[in-house]
Amino acid sequence: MSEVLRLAIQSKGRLSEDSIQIIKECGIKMNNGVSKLTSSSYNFPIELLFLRDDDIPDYVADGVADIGIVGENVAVEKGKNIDYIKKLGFSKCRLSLAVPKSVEYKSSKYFDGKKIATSYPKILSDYLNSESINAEIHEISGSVEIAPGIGLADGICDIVSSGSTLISNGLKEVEVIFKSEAVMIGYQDISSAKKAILDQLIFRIESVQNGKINKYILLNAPNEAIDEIIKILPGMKSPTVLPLAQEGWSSIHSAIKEDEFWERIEKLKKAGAQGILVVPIEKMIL
Ligand code: PRT
Ligand code: ZN
Repeated sequence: MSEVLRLAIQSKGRLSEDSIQIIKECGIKMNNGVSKLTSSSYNFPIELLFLRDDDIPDYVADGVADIGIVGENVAVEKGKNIDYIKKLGFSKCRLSLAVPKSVEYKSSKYFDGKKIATSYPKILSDYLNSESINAEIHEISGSVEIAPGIGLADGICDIVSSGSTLISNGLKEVEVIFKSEAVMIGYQDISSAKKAILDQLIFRIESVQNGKINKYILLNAPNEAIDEIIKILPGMKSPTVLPLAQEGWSSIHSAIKEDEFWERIEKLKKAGAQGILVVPIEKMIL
């Protein structure tokens, strides 16, 4: 039987939808629905394992799954021997310290001698050690934000995204100790046959990611403006210039990074560009 790459993803939760979306965008089609424990593909040698996110680092460290998608916060907290293959750019959040909003907070020294409730004892103790703070860590598995209100702790260390959970529990964020996003992790002793499949998968993921950060741009310009426009639009190699039916005019095509887009558009207009079209790129192979 030929090799199949086993990818562990969260079965139900914040990471599930985006994890499946990545697989779809790579053109990988699954045989059965995503409600089962596992699912295989008919056009790519991959099998998905649907797990609780907390179990994914263990499965990957043991080689039961070859790779997995999990929040960096969970991967680092578990402290397993795993490879960090790639950040995936979704489920961004931070792990922060928070205290009741009435506290007059000046510095992290506030936590000296205090009790902090968290589900992330390892990341928190690494932070406290690095700051030479001597605090007591009280590990709880859920609803950390209610701990100060019921007198269980002086402060908390928890995942924050919008910050509204803290506010509605009368807390304020005082230190960001860890920034997280979804990451692809891998088994450290992956076989060479599986590594070859993984390389193909990563190539596809990067093509999709490059497509997302770039846009395809088409514009018309008088021929005498072409040189200046090319300077503004370096493109992948060099922009495509095609003659228009109208004498003395050309159409110029190129790729442009989304975050450079507005600034360049202004310059292009000044240089004489007209009829500018900007369209999404589905995939981009560099
Ligand atoms: O059942 P299973 O164990 O698989 O799932 P889970 O409940 O443990 O995890 P899940 O699905 O809640 O989160 C999975 C991952 O998403 C986390 O490990 C983070 O990497 C990431 N993530 C991104 C978040 C958030 N944003 C987030 N806002 N994880 C949790 N939260 C919670 C947080 O705990 C707090 O209660 O949302 C609340 C804060 O949100 P704001 O927007 O009010 O600040
Ligand atoms: Zn979990």
